[in-house]
Amino acid sequence: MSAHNITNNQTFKGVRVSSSPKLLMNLNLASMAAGATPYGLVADAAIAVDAGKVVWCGARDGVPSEFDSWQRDDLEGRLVTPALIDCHTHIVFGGNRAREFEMRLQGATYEEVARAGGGIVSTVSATRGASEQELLNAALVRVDALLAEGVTAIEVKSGYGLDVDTELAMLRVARKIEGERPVRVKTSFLGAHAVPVEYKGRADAYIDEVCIPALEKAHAEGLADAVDGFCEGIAFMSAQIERVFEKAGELGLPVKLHAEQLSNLGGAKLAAAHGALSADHLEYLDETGVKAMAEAGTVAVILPGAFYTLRETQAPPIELFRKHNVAMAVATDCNPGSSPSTSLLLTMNMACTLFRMTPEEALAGATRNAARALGLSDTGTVEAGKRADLAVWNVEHPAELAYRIGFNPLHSRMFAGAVS
Ligand code: DI6
Ligand code: FE
Repeated sequence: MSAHNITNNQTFKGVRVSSSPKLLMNLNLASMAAGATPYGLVADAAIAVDAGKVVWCGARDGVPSEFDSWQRDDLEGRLVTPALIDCHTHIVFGGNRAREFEMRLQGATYEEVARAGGGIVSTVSATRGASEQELLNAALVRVDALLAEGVTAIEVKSGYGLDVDTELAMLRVARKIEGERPVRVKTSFLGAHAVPVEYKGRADAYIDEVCIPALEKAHAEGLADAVDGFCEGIAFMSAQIERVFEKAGELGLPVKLHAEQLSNLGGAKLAAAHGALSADHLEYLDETGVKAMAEAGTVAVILPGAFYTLRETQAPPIELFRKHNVAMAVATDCNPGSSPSTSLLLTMNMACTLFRMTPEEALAGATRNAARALGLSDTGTVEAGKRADLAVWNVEHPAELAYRIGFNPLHSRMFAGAVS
C-alpha cells in the first residue's frame, strides 16, 4: 500500500475528513531534530501519526505495542523528512519582469531599465492594476510549484502595493491561499519595501502617510503575522525602519528585515535589537552584526536565488554564523525581480554550491530553521508532538536533496497527517 492511501484528517475547503491513526513503516527517517546529527537519521524507522500529529517515531524494532492494531502504510524504503518550509517569499505580485531580464542581458543598466518602465515600479503598477482574483490565480501557479517539492508552509510578503488599499489586498490574497491549497501561510507586512513614484524623494512622508496607517489597518483586520522592511540605500534607512518596528512593537507583531543585501547599513543589528525572528540576505553583514543576531536568537535567512540572479559576488558570512551559532534558514525569495524562483530544492543546491553550506545545513535551513524564522514551533522537525507535516522522497540519503540540480524526487507530501 502506498502513502497515497492514507486517510485525510484535515479540514480543507470546508470538507472535514475523519482521522484514523496510522503507522508509517519501512522508511528511513531524517528527523532534523535539533542536535540529532547527522540529519537525525534513523534507518528502518516507523512513524505513528494520529489526529494530524506525529505521536511516536523511532527505529522499527522499538515500536510500542500500543500501535500494534493501527493501520500500517508501507513506504517501501523511502526517505521521510520534515516537509519543506519556504520562509521568505514575495509570491503574490502582478505581471512579470522577463522583458527587463532581456534588456539587462543586452547590457541595459538598472537605471535604463527603470526609465523604460521596468524595475520594481513596474511590478507595483502591475500589482495595483490586478484584481485580487487575478493576483490569487497567478500566485497559486507558483505555490503549486513549491507544493510539488514537498513544501507545506510558506511566508508571503506584501510590498508591491505601496498604497494602503493594495498592501491590504496583497495580504488578503496571501490569506486566501490557505483556503485554496493544503498549505500554511504566514504573512509579513512589507510596506517599507520601496518608495513609490508618487512619494519620490519623500520617504519619511511615505512611512508616515502610507506605511504606518496600512500596517495599523492590516493588523486591525488580522492580515499581518509579522512586519518586514527593506533596509538599503535604494529603499529605507535604519531610522525609517525603526519607526515601522516601533509601531510593530506597539501592535505586538514580531519583526524581520531585509538587511545587508547590497551594503552594510546596520540593519541586522537593528533587527536584533527589536528581537527579530530573522534578518534576511546578509551578504554584507560583519561580525558585530552576526554577534547581535546570535544574542537575540535571530535566524539568518540565506537567499541564494537573489545572489545568483543579481550576479552578486559577496557571499554571506556563513563561517561567522557557524562560529556564533546563528541558525541559518534557506528560502527562495520568490519575487519577479531579483529571484524569479519557485524551487526550494534548487535553492538548497545553490546554498551549497555558491555558499559552501553543507547539504545538512541546507535541509535544516528549509525545515527546522525555516520554522523558527516564522515563529512556528509545531513544525519543521519529525518528533512526537509536532504536526505530521512530512515529505516522502524517492532518495536513499538526505544529501541527495541538495545535490541534484533541477530534479524533483518527491514521492508524496503529508500536510497535518493528510497526504496531498
Ligand atoms: N530585495 C530584493 O532583492 C527584492 N526585494 C528586496 O527587498 C527585489 C524586489 C524586486 O526587484 O521586485
Ligand atoms: Fe525578499
